[in-house]
Amino acid sequence: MKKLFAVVATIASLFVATSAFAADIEIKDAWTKASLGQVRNGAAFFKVENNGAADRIIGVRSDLAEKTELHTHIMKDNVMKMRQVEGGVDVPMHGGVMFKPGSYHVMMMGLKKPLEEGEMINVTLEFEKAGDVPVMIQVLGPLAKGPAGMGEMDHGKMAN
Ligand SMILES: [Cu+2]
Repeated sequence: MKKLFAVVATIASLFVATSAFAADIEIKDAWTKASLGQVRNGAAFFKVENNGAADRIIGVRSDLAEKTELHTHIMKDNVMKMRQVEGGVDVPMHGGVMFKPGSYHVMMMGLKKPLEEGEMINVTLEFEKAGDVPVMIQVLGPLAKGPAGMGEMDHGKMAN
């Protein structure tokens, strides 16, 4: 009997280790800034939550811009620079990843039209296991620091 339990447990853990479904991935608080002047690049931010097995974001696409890429920031010679992510972005099992200013972001280069405050835009994240996951992104004002009620804005409110 003990042996049978061990076998069942092994099969169960194999299943957990190898399966990932789009339903396990949740994208929250997606936002970007409205385009300012002649700037034709935009960066989008959001929170990725994973309720399943470990996965990896391997790409992103959209028809909003000539190029849409996964970017991150690195320090080089004491200067913050952004560059395309190599090898994808790991999303831990039952964990998450934050795309935020100064860190991971979705970079849209050569926007076909300016992003306007109040509109919703759409990109598709490509996960290694979960496949395509659509992301609806809220366009905030050109000077926004994030959607109301999240992250730093909460701390700001608490301090006042
Ligand atoms: Cu960038």
